[in-house]
Amino acid sequence: MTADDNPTKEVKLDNQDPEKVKARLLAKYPPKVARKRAKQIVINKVEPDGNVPVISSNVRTVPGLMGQRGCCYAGCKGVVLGPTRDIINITHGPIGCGFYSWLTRRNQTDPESTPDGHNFIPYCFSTDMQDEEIIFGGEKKLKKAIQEAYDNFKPKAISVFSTCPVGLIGDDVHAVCREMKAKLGINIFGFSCEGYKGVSQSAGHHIANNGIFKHVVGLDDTIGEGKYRINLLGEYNIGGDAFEIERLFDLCGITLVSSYSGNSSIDAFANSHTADLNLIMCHRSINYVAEMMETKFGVPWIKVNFIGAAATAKSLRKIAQYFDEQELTDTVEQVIADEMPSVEAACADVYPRTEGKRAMLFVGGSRAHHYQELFGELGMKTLSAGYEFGHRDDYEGRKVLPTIKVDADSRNIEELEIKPDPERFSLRVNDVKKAELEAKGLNFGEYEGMMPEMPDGSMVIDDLSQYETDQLIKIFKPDLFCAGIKEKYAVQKHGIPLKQLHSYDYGGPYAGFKGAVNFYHEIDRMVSSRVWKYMRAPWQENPELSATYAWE
Ligand code: CFM
Repeated sequence: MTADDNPTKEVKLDNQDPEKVKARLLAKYPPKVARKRAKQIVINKVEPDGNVPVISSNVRTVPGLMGQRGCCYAGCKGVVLGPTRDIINITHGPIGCGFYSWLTRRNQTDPESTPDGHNFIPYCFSTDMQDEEIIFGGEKKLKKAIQEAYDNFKPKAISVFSTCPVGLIGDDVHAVCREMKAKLGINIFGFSCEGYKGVSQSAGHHIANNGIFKHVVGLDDTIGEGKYRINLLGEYNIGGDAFEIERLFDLCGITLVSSYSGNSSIDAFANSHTADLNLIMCHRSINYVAEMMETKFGVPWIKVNFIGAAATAKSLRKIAQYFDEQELTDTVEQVIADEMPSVEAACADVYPRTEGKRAMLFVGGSRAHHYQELFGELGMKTLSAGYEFGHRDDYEGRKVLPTIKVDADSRNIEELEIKPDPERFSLRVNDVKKAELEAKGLNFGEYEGMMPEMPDGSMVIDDLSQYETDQLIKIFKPDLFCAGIKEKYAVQKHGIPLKQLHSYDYGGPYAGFKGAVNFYHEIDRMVSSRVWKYMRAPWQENPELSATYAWE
């Protein structure tokens, strides 16, 4: 093969200068679109005080731009409630919504850990709405579906998720749920999470948080065993991540009261307000529950990250710092000391092949940040990263919360008014203790966001479009692109390997220490393999097939 017919030859780069790249990304857009996208494509610069540039986010995608986002229903049903094993989640709507939100995210669960062994995750429940319901209303069919689910499975709880047509025709799912709850005597609750609500799945997270807090949290006040009782929020057990984190908690003697919502059960949610600390892994999807639990019950929260070996060790140490008991500190240190040698050995093995390789990460609302830790451990550089639906606080840190403009789309999503519970509120750490811990570096209720941790000059892009994806790849030729299934094959056709950071392709776990080792091996395999470089698209073999697609 000569250099000329090598399809992966470097495109003659005029420049990889981020300002020029940004201009090139915007050049093809009509002026109004370019103005809007210009605010969502930011060149990072961290000021000495930790301030970063403002990035426009959580705004509507421009119609016509092919984006990565999902819908509100996906965020509520698929993301937050979907991984709970013993609630029957009924999708009220046409069958496609239920089918395409059914386990595609590879969230795992362990039914043996609840006594009744209930596990409804392998089932897809839907009212399968037809024309008749669209015209005459779907409430009757929904009632029948709830009854049928109850008769067949005798679950502890049933929840109902509204899809777009439900809102359009005005079915009152909440009234149906109340009626069926009274009739059947189990917990039944609904979500008005129609796909069109909000600008992305992020709206669905908020709606799910509200619903679970209103209908489930606080129903069981039993204080269980364990000295160090915590909840893990925003960990969804994709590819078994939560199993690995639970393994570490067990080794450390830390009791997990409830996880939200990987490997979770409804009883654990009901009891979760009795924990003494909330750990937030994915800030975007679950910060609302943490905030509400703090206000109502006095449980503080801290941000953690179990993606990356160093981040895992740091997070375990934060828990020990909070409980401030020598015994726990010693155990945590022992666990870290026991686990790290094999992690370090695995890293040293792959490092010569991964060092200096360049990655791009465009994922969801938290992983584009968290996974930079793992790439850092591999000596890889993150050239560019962005969220699909993160808010400014996920990029710039929670300190910008007071300056975020509430637009009409966000105003649509209910903000619950939460007050301290007159009987059950109990401050887990008083102000004096809190100040003492903060002085030692344990920050409560704080998330610093992705941008302060990224180098100056890296491109941070919100709600990346497919056109911009193609351009970035042509300009930078990264060694690895991380995104999801919708992007995977288009990226691979450029000759660049794509790692799905939503479902993990067929891999995982990637959290914790064992997860880090898995990830090192996977990334080594992907950046060392030359297979995608041999890809030749049909129009490269036969230019006459290229039609109007402007490759260069
Ligand atoms: Fe949180 Fe998630 Fe994510 Fe997310 Fe998601 Fe997800 Fe994601 Mo896909 S809750 S924001 S809405 S970490 S499903 S498990 S991978 S986009 S980065």
